[in-house]
Amino acid sequence: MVAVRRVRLDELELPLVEPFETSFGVERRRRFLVVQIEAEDGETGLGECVATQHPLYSSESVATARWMIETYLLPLLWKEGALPPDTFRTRARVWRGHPMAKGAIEMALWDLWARRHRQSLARALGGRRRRVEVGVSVGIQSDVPTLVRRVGEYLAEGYGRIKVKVRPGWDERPVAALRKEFPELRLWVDANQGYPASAAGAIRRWATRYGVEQVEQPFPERALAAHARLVRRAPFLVCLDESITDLAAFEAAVEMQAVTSLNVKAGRVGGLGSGRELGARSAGAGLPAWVGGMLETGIGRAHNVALASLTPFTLPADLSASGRYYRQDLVEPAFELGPGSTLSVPRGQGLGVEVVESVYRKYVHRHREFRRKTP
Ligand code: OSB
Ligand code: MG
Repeated sequence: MVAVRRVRLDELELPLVEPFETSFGVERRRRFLVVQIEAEDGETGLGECVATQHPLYSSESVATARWMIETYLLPLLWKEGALPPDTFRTRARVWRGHPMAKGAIEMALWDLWARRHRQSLARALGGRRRRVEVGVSVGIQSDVPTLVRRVGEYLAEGYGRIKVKVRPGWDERPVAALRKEFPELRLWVDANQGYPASAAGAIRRWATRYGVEQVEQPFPERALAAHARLVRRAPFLVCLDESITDLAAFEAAVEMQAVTSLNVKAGRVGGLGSGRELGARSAGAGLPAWVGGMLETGIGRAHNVALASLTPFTLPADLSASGRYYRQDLVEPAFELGPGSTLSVPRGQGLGVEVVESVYRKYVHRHREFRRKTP
């Protein structure tokens, strides 16, 4: 086993090109952790932690992820070395929860693993696609005309499906306006748990009437029964995101028939290994799966694109071009939208993209470096 020599744990803050508003609030800047693991032989691996500054999407935050990594996960690396990612996943399971913290380390270990084997991360994971189909996730806007204009711009850029954020009071009106303006639009909505179960009837009516293809996470994380009631009467896909915290949660949702489409975010479920397994189980259960996003920079996006190159992920991913999120991405080459609403899967070793140190340094808020204590 190759020992781990050094770990960098940086906190960065990047301004978004435009504020991103959802049912749980507005993000103007993205605050997140980046982990870099350096093995004794000099090989390195990078992971971006998807935990947000405040615990709104899930109970994790930048601070809890940092604490989890420093208190439990780094000591494991000092003791066990640069573990194969799946072994790390098994070892880290003894501690409850904290999937985003675990995922950041697991993803860095995947990058390291792929680089050591001189192959791309996509290939190391078993991905076959050279391009992945993507769409764009559009936040809540100040008014309906602004939303229609923004969506028009994204369509003009070449995005083939649009997901709009909805919440009580911002749903039927914007969705109706989009359908009127763009009759052929492939339209998804995401409520980020914003509705009470009693809203099911209304959601079913407007989503059906305006040809919404998929409704994502309308009800709270634990409200599987409410999702199951919607599934029974919905002509559209009912997607779960926040509810699916691990494989057991997925099994329960399938058993209860509370899900007909699955948003897979590696960070939400503890890493790429679990994400890959969820994709496979979803395909096994006959449900379409797709890769979601958390407004990552190019580091996390490279992990997500590699995951999306696996064949079980059949619906377009929430992975857009670098420029949709940040004026300057942390990596080169930046991700650009290609023909047919796709991003190309990097083919270089590991992530297949390189961090631009000058840009990276500009956005580092807090830098910490840990070294293995040699006896
Ligand atoms: O619910 O899918 C979500 C971003 C942050 C937190 C939650 C979500 C999102 C997105 C953005 O929808 C997807 C992306 O990164 O493009
Ligand atoms: Mg979502």
